[in-house]
Amino acid sequence: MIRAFVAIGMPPEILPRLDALADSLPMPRRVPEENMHLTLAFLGETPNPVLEEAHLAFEALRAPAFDLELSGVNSFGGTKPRLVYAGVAPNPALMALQKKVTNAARLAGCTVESRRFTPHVTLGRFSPEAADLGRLQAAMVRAATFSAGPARINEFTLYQSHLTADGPIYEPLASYPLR
Ligand code: 3AM
Repeated sequence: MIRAFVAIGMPPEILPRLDALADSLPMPRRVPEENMHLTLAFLGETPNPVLEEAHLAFEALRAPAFDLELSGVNSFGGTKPRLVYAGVAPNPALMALQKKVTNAARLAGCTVESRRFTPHVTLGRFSPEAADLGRLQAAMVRAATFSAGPARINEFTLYQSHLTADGPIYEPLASYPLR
């Protein structure tokens, strides 16, 4: 079994901006720069032969390269935020790619949740009880005008997620060109 997900790695011209943004937000579990990505599909614990099928399907997938623009800062969890993220400017090409990746993964036998896709780049996580919510919300208001890019996205990547006591390590297994 391999714990896997499909994502877009952050382009090098955008990463320092995301890193600075995360620095400005008081979050107990901040995502390190090398882990920042935009998830297209979380595959979870996947049997190796199924992941091999998915890999072949991703290799066969055809989708165009596109420009990615990040915009704003938001959180999941409503009044009890548990995850803070950089938002993504409206992007039909990205939405279409996510559908193609999800369909390909499902056809290969992967279990992909069917919740609505909200494109985002996670900056940090926390439990509301432990966090100083007021400070975080004030920092989010200051960061609301954040934008980065546009940056060209030429590929998407299959990652293995290694869960460790020091946090997850994401290992790229294969990348697939967009053209
Ligand atoms: O892009 P983000 O950081 O939101 O939260 C995990 C991370 O997404 C998500 O998969 C990405 C790489 O680990 N993830 C982890 N467990 C998950 C689950 N059970 C999950 N997404 C959906 N269901």
